[in-house]
Amino acid sequence: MAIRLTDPAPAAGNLPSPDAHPDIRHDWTRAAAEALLALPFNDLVFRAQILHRRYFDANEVQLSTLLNIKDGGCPEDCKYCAQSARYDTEFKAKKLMDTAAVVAKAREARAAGAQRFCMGAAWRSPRDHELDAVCAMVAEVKALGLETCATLGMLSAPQAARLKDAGLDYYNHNLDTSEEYYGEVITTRTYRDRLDTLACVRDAGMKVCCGGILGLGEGEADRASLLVTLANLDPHPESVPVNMLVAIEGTPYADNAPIDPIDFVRIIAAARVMMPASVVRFAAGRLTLDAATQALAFLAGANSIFYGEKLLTTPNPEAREDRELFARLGLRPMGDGSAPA
Ligand code: SAM
Ligand code: DTB
Ligand code: SF4
Repeated sequence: MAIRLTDPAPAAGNLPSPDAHPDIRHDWTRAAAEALLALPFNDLVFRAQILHRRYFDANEVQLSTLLNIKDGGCPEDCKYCAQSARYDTEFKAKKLMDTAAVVAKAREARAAGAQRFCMGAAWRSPRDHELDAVCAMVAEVKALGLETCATLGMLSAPQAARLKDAGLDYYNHNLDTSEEYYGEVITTRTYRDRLDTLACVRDAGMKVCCGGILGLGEGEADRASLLVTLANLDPHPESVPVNMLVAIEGTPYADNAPIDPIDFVRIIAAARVMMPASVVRFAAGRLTLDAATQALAFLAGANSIFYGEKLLTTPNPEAREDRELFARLGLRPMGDGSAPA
């Protein structure tokens, strides 16, 4: 069964009638995505919730913990980023962390209840000796029984194959925004470069984690366009992080206005409808939203969060606060067992 935008909203408690469109499709148009985003909020969230329940346990949320294994000094010019060497931010370049220190952090994340450990590096793309070190980290983190994820910048096909061989489950590489708006945000690599890296990751047999950021000054059409590009990837990314801009002092986007949380929830819901079997992550920005708004995001189909007090360079809610939020909402960590109290 699938839902068509032209269908009347189904009565509460009833599933929509079958029709010709499968739930999982790769022929989205910007007009269809814009129509989805323009639905009355309750109708959009209801559609998202139906699909969410068809593919997932609606009370389970996947927990990923992030660690920045290489801070700052990045040559790229992403206008949102604390770690670009081009902007005068408080984050200075450091060396790549030691494997032992990374593994210690992964153990802590596992003990706190994380299922996935995501290692980020402020690189345009890794050099060979850097990739050797990351492969060693991936193998050791995997041996702890955690799912592994890395975000290291652009990859070639042989680099992707090496990470896969080391045991990397997911590679995160975001499209960030629409192809049309992209040039406003980053000039040092192209949209095509990003799509090429995603193809290398897919061809190497890894799962794709790919999403974007809201609050870069993009318009409604750009948000729809980003969703269309993501949803027309075949297969869909297994993980779709939706970030709210964390405005960083010293970057060109330091003074960007925060996005309307209701618009944020709409994007989550539209991502759920357009990629129903993907895990949709409510990624950066949770610290600025209250429990009720976060609850709305889960209702709209978000089923993953970054878990642990730090993202890459900026704070995230404390693990204890998230455990309390889960208890209030009756949510459980996805997979095997619950986070310790
Ligand atoms: N250097 C690598 C790259 O850019 O591919 C990996 C790390 S990079 C920091 C990973 C992603 O984090 C970016 O593509 C962006 O989507 C997100 N991100 C970075 N800074 C952010 C910010 N200030 N607010 C929200 N999301 C951000
Ligand atoms: C993603 O989509 N969001 C994460 C992760 N992938 C690497 C990064 C968020 C960064 C937020 C700003 C910071 O902490 O520097
Ligand atoms: Fe570098 Fe990644 Fe930051 Fe862009 S987002 S400046 S590539 S660390």
